Amino acid sequence: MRTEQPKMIYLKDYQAPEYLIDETHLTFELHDDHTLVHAQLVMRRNPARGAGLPPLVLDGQQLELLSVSVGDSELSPADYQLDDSHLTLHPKADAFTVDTSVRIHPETNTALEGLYKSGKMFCTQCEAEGFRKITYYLDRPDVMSKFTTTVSAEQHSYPILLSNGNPIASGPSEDGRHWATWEDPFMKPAYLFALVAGDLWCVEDTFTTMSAREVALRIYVEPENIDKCQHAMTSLKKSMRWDEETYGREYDLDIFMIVAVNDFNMGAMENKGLNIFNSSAVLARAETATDAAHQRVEAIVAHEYFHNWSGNRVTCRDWFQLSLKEGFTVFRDAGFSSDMNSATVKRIQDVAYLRTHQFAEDAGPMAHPVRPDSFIEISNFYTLTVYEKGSEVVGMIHTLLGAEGFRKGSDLYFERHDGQAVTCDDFVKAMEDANGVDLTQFKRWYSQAGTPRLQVSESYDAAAKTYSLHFHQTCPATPDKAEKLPFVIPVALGLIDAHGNDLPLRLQGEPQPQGSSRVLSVTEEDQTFVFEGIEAKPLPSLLRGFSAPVKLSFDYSRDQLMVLMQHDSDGFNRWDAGQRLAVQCLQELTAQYMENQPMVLDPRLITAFGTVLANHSLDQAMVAEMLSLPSEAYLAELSDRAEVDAIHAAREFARGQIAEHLYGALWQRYQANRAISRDTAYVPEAEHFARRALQNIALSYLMLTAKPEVLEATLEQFDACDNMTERLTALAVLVNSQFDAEKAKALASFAEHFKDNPLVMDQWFSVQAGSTLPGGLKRVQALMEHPAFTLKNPNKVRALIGAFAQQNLVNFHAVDGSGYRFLADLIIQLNALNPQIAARQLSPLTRWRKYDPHRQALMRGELERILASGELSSDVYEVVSKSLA
Ligand code: B3K
Ligand code: ZN
Repeated sequence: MRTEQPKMIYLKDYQAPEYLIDETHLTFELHDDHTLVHAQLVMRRNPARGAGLPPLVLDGQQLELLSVSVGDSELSPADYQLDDSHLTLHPKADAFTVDTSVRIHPETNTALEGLYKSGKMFCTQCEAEGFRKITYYLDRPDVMSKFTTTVSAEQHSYPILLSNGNPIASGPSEDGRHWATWEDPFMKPAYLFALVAGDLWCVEDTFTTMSAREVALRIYVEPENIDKCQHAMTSLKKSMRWDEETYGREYDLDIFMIVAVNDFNMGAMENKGLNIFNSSAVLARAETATDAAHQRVEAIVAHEYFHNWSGNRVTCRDWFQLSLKEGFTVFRDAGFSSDMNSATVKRIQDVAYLRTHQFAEDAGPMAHPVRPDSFIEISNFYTLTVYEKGSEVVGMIHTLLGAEGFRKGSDLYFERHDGQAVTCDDFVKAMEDANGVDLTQFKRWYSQAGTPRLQVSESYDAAAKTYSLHFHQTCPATPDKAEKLPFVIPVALGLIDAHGNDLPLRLQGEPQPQGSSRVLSVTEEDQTFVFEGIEAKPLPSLLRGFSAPVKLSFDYSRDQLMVLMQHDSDGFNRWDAGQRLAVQCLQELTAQYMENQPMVLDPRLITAFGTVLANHSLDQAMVAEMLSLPSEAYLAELSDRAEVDAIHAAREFARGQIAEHLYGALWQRYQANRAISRDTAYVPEAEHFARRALQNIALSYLMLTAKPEVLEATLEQFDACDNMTERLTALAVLVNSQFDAEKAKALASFAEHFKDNPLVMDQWFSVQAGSTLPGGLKRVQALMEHPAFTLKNPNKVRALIGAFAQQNLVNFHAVDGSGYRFLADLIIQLNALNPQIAARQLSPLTRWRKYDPHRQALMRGELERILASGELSSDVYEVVSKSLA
């Protein structure tokens, strides 16, 4: 908790560290009511900072200093300065050692940062600035050190003692305690430090690297979860192979460990050789985890593993460069997931997520560039912009350079910077140097916030047989900057003829066509491209594969969108054409609702969906995606003023119409797929995910008709399936239905069956929190009293509070302000318990400018109440104050 007004930190103020820490020797004595940490730092003056011996300012927070020595002499309080975040020493020589002893209290650490307890085990989370809550240190990523760590604890409760690197010694000590020493041969910043102690079991395997070294793989979990590790282990081995094949990256230590913990602020953490994971990102088996959860485990295991190169071997110079490792690693894990599953479906899901949530962030008060210029609390910058937009930026470099050129660039980057702490500019420089290109203008993607708009218009000259596309780009003002310079926007496109075929593309001045799908670089505010030899006016397929994170507009007619939906050779754009058509129809319904007119759905949407449903040669996962209407959150993002009630009414009306008109086809595809599911053992693979995805979306439409045969099918699926994907869908369908008795019975039996599995109970909370039926807040409040709920567990907060405030728009935005009041009360409580989680849960309130004046006033009032509620963490303070600015 802060004692003074939090300060803004600026990228432009970056300076290299005054001192370096060559070696770090740590000893932890873990006890039930305190922990003692002894640190010996082998230090020297940083030669890059020149002569002189300025004060050594070590970071440290919430530490009780017991002793400090420099060399052999213990210092007295007169020799140093101590405040609540620093210990300042006055070195007398260029090279010296510092020894400190501190007492800390992991057993009462509810912020889950630094060393803390999750249930019965000890674990750590140091990124970004958690290490300073463990010991006095230069807690910044450009200070890299060789770590040796000894952990001692009571043997019976903590038989397993882990840290980074390789185990080098261990043994018993007096009073039933024991100890183990780990040595990490790789230099690393403190944020990659990890320690775990607990009563853990492990699943073991091995991986033989491309240079034939054998690596031991271990996944540590609490004993009751030992049967849920296989999927993560398989995912890990696939990731290790993929990174060798795709990026030429081999694992470096002899052991790679993953530990699952229940209390964790995010998905997982890439600590060197000892990844610590939220149990939700490791544990998966058919009976307890959905297909989506299986895919998430695969992706997060890969993401953290890939960080070993993009993050650990080459790390960030400072936290403004966070996207250097995060954007690149998300890009890498997306490539992996595309290769393991359907690439088009993966792209669709990523883009839907980006357009709904990152675009909203970019349009809100917390908007910031991929490489921010300033922050108050770095924990607030683990954002969709840094991660997802950062990945899109890397993806655009990939598009511009091609796969081979990109690989040359990444090889040079890893070779040039191995063992260093570097910047986003260094990454781009490696891409430039390896390919002999100039990306100067492209780098605006790193420094300018906001989602660019790209307006495209066409003209066809029948006499000259030329077709012109005109591009006009703008970027809205964001809190940091009003005026933006033009971006480099790679636009992948094709031109489609009357038969639905791609035309050969020859730009003015080119002797030959260059393929039938190509990438144009839009670099000016206004730019025209002229295609020659075009016999008849074509239909453009623009921004194929979503080749740039922009809002593209083109005046498509609904009939043209129907053509693209059926004929575009680009799978992503087929889906996107369907989404554009649906958006047009839903916006029309929303307007009718607002004007108190009867809603009439354009029959073309039903025809288009019917065609998709009848297409048996299309990947079933694609069919499922194409049948999904844009979410309420996306529709809200697209509108200047989010009319949540009208959007909800319009979307529900359209869903009902689709269900009614396409009942037969939906029922047929549901039954065919359910029959296969009934007879097939669960397999976590793409084809099976696809079958269940279509089966389940069909069921959710069918239930809107409330026919007895659908109820019967839902109950059959709920009772007789062998996996969580089918069971949870059946439960969700019942929860959102009017069949109150069946709903109550299913909820009770589900809870009874899974009461001892916290991850499954999270899903049970989420399904109910997301129900848009009236009375949402009361249901959520009642669920907070359930014995399985606790505000201290971030997964529970996300499952119940997050699902309600972020996904249940009609209930959260209740016009009496009750949802806002409820959330603000919780933020005030969470601020004291876990500032990072509190700040994250705030985001729905930060978007207050999107709503009508009445709701705006209510939301702003709650933000003001939070601001006045007492001592705020820097996390919450930053988000609230920027939202009100
Ligand atoms: N690098 C971590 C995130 C740490 C967040 C700290 N507040 C997980 C990841 O992106 O892999
Ligand atoms: Zn990451």
